[in-house]
Amino acid sequence: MTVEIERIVTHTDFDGVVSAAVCSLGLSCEKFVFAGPVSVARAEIPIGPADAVCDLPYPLECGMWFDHHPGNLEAVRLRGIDPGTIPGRFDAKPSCARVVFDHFSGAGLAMPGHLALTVAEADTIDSFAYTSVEEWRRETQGKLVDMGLKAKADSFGDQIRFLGRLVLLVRDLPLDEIARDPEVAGRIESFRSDEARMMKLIEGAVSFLPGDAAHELVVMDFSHHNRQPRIQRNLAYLLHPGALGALTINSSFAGGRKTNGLSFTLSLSMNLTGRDHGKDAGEIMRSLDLGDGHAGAAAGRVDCSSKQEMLRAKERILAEIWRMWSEMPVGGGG
Ligand SMILES: [Mn+2]
Repeated sequence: MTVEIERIVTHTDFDGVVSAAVCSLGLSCEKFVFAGPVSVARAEIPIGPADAVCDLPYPLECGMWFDHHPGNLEAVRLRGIDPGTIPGRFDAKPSCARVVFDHFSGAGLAMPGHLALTVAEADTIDSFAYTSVEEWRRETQGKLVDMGLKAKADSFGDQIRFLGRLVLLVRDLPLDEIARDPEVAGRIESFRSDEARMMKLIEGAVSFLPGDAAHELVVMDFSHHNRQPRIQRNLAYLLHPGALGALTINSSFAGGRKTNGLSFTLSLSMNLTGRDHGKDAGEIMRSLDLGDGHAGAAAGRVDCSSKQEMLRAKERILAEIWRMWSEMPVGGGG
C-alpha cells in the first residue's frame, strides 16, 4: 500500500532546498514545509503519513524518509525501528540531495541535465569538503545561490516564502540562471555587505596567544560587546589563511542581559581537513571542564560572580587552552 505524498518537509539549508527540488520532480508534489533538525527531533511540527521528509531526523511517523546523517540513522535504530522498513532511502552520502537523486534516478526517472550539476554542488557545500581557504572562498554558482539563501531575511515568514520559491527555481533552472534572478541577486548583495560588516568586527577582535609565534590559533574576543554580535567565525581565515583553528570568546547572556560569564567556541580550520593530526577541540573543552563537542568544533562556558573574577578566569582558561592545543600534534600528511 502506498500513501500519496502531499507535502515535502525539508531542512532550511542549501541541501534541504535541493533535496526538496529533486523530490518535487520524483513525487509530483509542490507543497513544501521548512524545518530545522531540532524542531523535528522535538516533534514540534506535525508530520504524518502524507509527508516525505528530507535531510532531517526521522519524525514520529512519515510517508517517506530521505537522509544522510549517520547520527539520525543511529537514533532510528535506538528507537527499535528497522531502517529497512522505512519507505525512502538512507545513505551516508555527502548530501541528502545525492540520496534523493540516486533514489529517483535509480527508479527510472529521467532527471533534467542541470539537476545533476546542482546536486554535485550540494555535495561540496553540505559536507564542507574544502581543504584550503582559497577553495572555500572560490565562488561557484552553487555558492552564490547559497549566499542568497543565507542572507538575513526581513522576517521569518519572508524567509519561508523565499525558500519555497527557491525550491521551484532549483528544480527548473540551472544555478547560473538562478543566481541572476533579481530577488536572488539582491539577496547575494545583502549577504556580501553583511559579511563586510562582520569582517570589520572580526578585524577589531583578533589576537594571538602568548607563545603562538606561528599564528596557529586565531583568537576573537567579543566579550566587551554589550550585545551578542552575529559573526561567521570562518571569516577570520580570510585575515589569517594559514591558521589551524579559531577560538571565539563571548560574554554569556541570560534573558538578553549580559552576565559576568563567558562562552567559548573552538573549531579547526579547513587546513586540517583530511590531514592526520591530533588537534581535538572537544577534548580540550572536556578536559578543562568547560563543555563538550567533537574534534572539529566544540563549545564551553564558565560562570563568574564578578567582572574581576571573569577577567582572571579568561586569562587562566586561555593559557590552559593554549597549553593543551600546543601539546596536540599537528601531524604530517596533507
Ligand atoms: Mn544535509
